[in-house]
Amino acid sequence: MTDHAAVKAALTRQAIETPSWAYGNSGTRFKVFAQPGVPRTTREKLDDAATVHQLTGAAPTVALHIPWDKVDDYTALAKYAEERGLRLGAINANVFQDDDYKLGSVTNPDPGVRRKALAHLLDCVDIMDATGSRDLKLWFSDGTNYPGQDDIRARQDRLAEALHAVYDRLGDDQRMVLEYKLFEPAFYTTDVPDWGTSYAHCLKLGDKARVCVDTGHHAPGTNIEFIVAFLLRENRLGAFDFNSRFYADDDLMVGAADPFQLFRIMYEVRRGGGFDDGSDIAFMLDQCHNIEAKIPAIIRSVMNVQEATAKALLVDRDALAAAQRSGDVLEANAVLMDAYNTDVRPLLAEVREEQGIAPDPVAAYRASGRQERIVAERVGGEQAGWGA
Ligand code: LRH
Ligand code: MN
Ligand code: MN
Repeated sequence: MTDHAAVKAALTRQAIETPSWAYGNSGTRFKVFAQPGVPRTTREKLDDAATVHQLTGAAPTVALHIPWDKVDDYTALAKYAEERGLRLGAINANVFQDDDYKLGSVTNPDPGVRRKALAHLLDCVDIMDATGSRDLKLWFSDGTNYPGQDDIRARQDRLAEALHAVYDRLGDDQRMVLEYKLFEPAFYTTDVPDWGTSYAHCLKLGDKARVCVDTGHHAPGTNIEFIVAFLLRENRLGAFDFNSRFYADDDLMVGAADPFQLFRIMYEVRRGGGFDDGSDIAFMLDQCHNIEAKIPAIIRSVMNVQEATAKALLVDRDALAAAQRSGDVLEANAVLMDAYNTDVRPLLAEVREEQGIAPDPVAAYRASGRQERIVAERVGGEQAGWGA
């Protein structure tokens, strides 16, 4: 039997972090289609994030990317967020957009470049001190394009050295989450290509180092829910970067390409205690909205995560365990599918109404007139964008 009150309580508690960069313009290397009304500053990105949180009740924190969100005073920025009912979330380090990083950042063969990259990572921890952020998100574009280009093993040594230096700088309540990615921009070797590499480094570092699973960073057909189950069992799953992919790192809206996969992941999160009170897993979006309107797309993404979560919470675990124990393969699968095939939209509408928010956040955004207002107000100045 499913305890509906407990399901609702878990849904009410759920917090999904939105990325500052999703509010800005983005595109592919072929074209960025600029949209009117897009934020010109980090503060305007926070204004949009506040709208998403007001309408969903589920997006109280915003991840920053440094230097895309470079400001003079991060304490003041945190205060600005707080005044809008938000908190600043993970600080994403960026050691991939500088000419010096052509051959890598912390794994670069040149010690001078490595020092520069490490200095940036340490600066990010200073920013975390000012913003009150718990997590430093590390993703390295480092790797090689050609066999023989560099010593694969030496690059691991350099990576470990930098990670140790950053780890030692973390405060008691701070963590680092190490993201992996199969390929791109490096095409032959990537220095953190998979969860195993990230996990091995995290294990050596200590308890404050966790793996970040970006759902778009795997080879086609990878069983991501297995990775999630394994890492949760080892207490090493730190964070998710949610998005959808059809082909590679497409960064489409989470739950758009494969909602069933998202459900399977969320079921393992539930199985591993990730929705329990006090769980420390960070649920973050890492997406770009190239052709769709940004704010409603981010609202839709938050709702997609909520829907997958609701379905995962509805799985009748007693019935599932009984079927698994008795080796009833078909029944076990049916129990899981029953939950997946449930229309959870009325349940989520109820949860929202109990929180005093509109049952359909996208419709509420459309009716609010805010899109027209920001288009009228945000004229002049440079629009913020991915990478700017
Ligand atoms: C790399 C990545 C990483 C970056 C973000 C913009 O592909 O997923 O998390 O910080 O995209
Ligand atoms: Mn990511
Ligand atoms: Mn990515």
